Amino acid sequence: MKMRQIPRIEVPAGAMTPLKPGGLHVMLIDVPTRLQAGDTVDIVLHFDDDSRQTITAPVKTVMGGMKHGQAKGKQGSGTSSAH
Ligand SMILES: [Cu+2]
Repeated sequence: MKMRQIPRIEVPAGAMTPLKPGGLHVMLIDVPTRLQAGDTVDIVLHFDDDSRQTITAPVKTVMGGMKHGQAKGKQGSGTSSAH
């Protein structure tokens, strides 16, 4: 499963674009501090109309989850990506 960085995620007017593991998702890269389960991370979403929305995401332990940054496949280098 390869991921590639994309510059933006389209959200059609009046519709939704679901984000989920294995599909479109927001990926944190080069996080300056070590995150631990129970922490929260503020993520600022930037929209085309220059508005912004901050969401607070909980840090969770994912059992057998996505293998980001493993040797095989390409590693993403941005904040949003698609499979
Ligand atoms: Cu990812």
